[in-house]
Amino acid sequence: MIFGRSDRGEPPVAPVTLKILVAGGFGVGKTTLVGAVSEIKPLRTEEMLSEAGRPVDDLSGVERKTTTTVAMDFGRITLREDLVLYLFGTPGQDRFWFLWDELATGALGAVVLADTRRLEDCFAAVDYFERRSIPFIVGVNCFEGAARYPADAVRDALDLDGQVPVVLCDARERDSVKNILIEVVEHAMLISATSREPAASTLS
Ligand SMILES: Nc1nc2c(ncn2[C@@H]2O[C@H](COP(=O)(O)OP(=O)(O)O)[C@@H](O)[C@H]2O)c(=O)[nH]1
Ligand SMILES: [Mg+2]
Repeated sequence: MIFGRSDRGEPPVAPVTLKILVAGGFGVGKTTLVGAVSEIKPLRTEEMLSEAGRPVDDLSGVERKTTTTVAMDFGRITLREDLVLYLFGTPGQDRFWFLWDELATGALGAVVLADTRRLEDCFAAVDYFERRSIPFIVGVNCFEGAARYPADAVRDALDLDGQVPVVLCDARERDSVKNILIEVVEHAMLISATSREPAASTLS
């Protein structure tokens, strides 16, 4: 006798898998964020900052950083038994921008990490997602020593649409990162639900 899945009652339900991008400036905490929540050993391609890379990678403000992510960070987190997120950290340096379009394909949404001491470093990521209509939220990574600003002040400074969530976080803390990820999934679902509404109403 062959034991098929019908012998066990309900067939196993494959979880929904969603792709989330993690973007932001160099040294803002993308690799840290992915590493804080990933259930698989994060695939990292850190490279020692070389003399050759130094004039290219702007290190002002991140002087203690000695490695840089060359290609990308990759991780996975099961938010619920039926919902798995795959996280892709986008490369922070301008010279790897050509990878972004590949990474963005099929993404549900994105987290743009920001450091209030260097807010301008995330302008490029914000522009990128706005231009492609990819839903995103801004995670303000609260480094010690950085002044705390209310979420609305950050939203104004970044000139964000009023509906873009701005959430304070600590990229090193699993629960804080999980909270950010839940926020981006909910925001992206809300956006896709609202953008479907006009189409649905034309059917009635
Ligand atoms: N104090 C503090 N340090 C952080 C935080 N997030 C990242 N770091 C540190 O900042 C540096 C840059 O972070 P990393 O994740 O490599 O930045 P990436 O270039 O965006 O991937 C690392 O030395 C981290 O340990 C944070 O929330 N607080
Ligand atoms: Mg990195």
